[in-house]
Amino acid sequence: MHESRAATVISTTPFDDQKPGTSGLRKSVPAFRKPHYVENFVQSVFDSLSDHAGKTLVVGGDGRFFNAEAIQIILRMACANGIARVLVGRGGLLSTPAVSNLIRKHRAYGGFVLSASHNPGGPDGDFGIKYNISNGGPAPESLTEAIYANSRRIARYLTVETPDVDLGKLGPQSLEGMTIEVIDPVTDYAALMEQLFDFGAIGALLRSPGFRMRFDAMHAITGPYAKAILEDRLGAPAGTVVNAVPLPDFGGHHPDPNLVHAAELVAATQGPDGLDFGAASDGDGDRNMILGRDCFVTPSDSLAIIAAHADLVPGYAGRLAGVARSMPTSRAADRVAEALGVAAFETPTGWKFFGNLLDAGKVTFCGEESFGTGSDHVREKDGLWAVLYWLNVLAKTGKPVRDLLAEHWRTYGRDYYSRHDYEGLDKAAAETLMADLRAADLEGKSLAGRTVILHDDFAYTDPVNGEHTAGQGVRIGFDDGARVVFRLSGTGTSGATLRIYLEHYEPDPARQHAETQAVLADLIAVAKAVSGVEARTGRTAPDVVT
Ligand code: VG1
Ligand code: CO
Repeated sequence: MHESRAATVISTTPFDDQKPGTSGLRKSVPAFRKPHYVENFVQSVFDSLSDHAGKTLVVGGDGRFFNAEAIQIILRMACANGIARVLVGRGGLLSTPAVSNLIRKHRAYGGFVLSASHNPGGPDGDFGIKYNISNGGPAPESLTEAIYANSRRIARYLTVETPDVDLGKLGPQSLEGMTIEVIDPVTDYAALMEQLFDFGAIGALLRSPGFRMRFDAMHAITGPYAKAILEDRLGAPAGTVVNAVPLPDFGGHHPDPNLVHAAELVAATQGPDGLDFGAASDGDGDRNMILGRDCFVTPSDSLAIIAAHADLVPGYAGRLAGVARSMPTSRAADRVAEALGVAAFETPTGWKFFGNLLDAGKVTFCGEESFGTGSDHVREKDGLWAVLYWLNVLAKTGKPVRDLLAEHWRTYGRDYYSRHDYEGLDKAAAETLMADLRAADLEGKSLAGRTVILHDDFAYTDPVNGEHTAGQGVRIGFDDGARVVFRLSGTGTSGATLRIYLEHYEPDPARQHAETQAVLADLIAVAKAVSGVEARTGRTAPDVVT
C-alpha cells in the first residue's frame, strides 16, 4: 500500500462464484450490485499482482448500465492500492480494443475493461469486469486462476473515502494523490487505424457515389469510434453509421453482430437495391460482422481472406508471420497459411490464448468463429479494425465482397460453416451430455456415410511458455474434412449454453454456392444423434443459429 494515502480497510467475506470465464467475470447486473461484490473481485485482482504500486492503469467500459458506478469503485480502490495514475475514457467510455491500445501506447501496467460484450445490458441485463495485462491483452489463465483463488479467501479490501470523480471533463485531476487523466476515447485509436490502413484509398471508395455502405453500432461503444473515423475522417456520407449513440441498455437489444441480432442490417444488404457493404460491431467493440450485397462472410472466412490479402494493406504488407484461430473456427485460414508458407496455430476459445503467440511474433492475424478478428496491432480482437481492413481490400481490388468470396473459395475450397447454440440449459444436464460425448467410442465409426478419424477433447500446450490447458471441447473429425465440435460457453450468466460447431469442406467450385444449413443438414443430424441433445434437454431446435 502507498504509505501517504489514507486507505480504509473494509472487512468482507468471499463469494464463491468469482471465477473468470472465457472473457473475464461476467454476471447479471443484480449479482454485481450485491454489497462488496465488485470490491471483492477488484481487490482479488490487486492481490494477484505484485509490483503494481506506483504504476499506471487504464480503465473504461462499453457504457452499459452500472458502468459509471463500477468505474468509481475501481478508481477509489486503485488509489488505495497504490496505483499512481489512471487513464480513463471520457464518460468512462472505452472500447475493448481501445483499452488494449492505450495500455500498449502509454506503457501502462494493465487495465480494467468493464463490459459483458454482446450480452444485453440494463438493470436486469449483464455486466462484466476483465483485467488486462501490460501487453494489452486479457489476463492469461495463470493470472485468472490466481484471481479466483484470492477471491475464495478474501477477508478485506482497500478503498478511499472520497466523492465521485467527474469523468466528463478532459484532463488530469487528483484523487488522494493519484492522478486521474480523463482522455478522449477515440483519438489514440483513430491514430493507430490511420497508421495501418490506406485512408486515401478507403476515403475515395467511401465518397464515391457507386458505393453504398452502412455500419451498425448497435447502440453500443463503436458508435463514437465509427462516426469519427468513417464519417469525419474518411468522408463517408452522414448517416453511414447508424445506432451510433451508446445507450446503457443498447436500446433493449442484444448488441451482438450476427445474422440473428443484426437482422435489419442484413435485410438492407439484400436484393437488387441492397447495400454494397454492411458491417456491425458488438457491445464493447471487439466483434464484427461483414456483409456484401446478398452475401455474408463467415468470421472463419473473413480471417482467411484477411490473411490472403495482407499485401494490399500498408500495415501488413510483406510481414505476415503466421495465423492463429480458435479450435472451433473453420480451417479456412490454415489453408491460406499453408499456401503462403507461414505457420498456423489452433488455440482454445478466448482471445487470451493468442497473446503469447502475438508477443513472440509467431502470428500476425488471429480469429474466432464468434465474429472476432484481429492482429498484432493490439492484443484484443477489434471490430472496427476488421471493417477498415475489408474496406481497404475492397478499395484496392475494386471487387465486390461477393466476388472476393467466390474467388477465395475457388482457390482454397469452401468451408460451409455454422454454429448452433442451445441456451439456458440445465447445467447438470449439459455437463452430463459433454461427459458422455467425451466417453463415447466413435473413432473408426461410420456416421451418415462419413468415417470418424478424430475424436478427442481438445487440449493445448502454449508453444511459448508451455502452459497446458485441457477440456476445451469435444472434436469429431471425419475422413472427408467435415467436423463437428461441442463445447459449453464460458460467457453465459444463467444455466449452460451448448455450442455445436458444424463444418463441411467443399473443394469443388461447382458446389460452392448452396445454402449452408442445407449442406450441413446431415452433419446436424449426426450432431443431434451423438449428443442426444433433444432427448436430454427437451429442445427441438437451437435457440440461435449463426
Ligand atoms: C464466446 C465466444 C468466444 C469469445 C468470447 C468472448 O465465448 O465463443 O469465441 O472469445 O465469447 O467474446 P463462449 O465461452 O461463450 O463460447 V466477447 O466479444 O463476448 O468478449
Ligand atoms: Co465483445
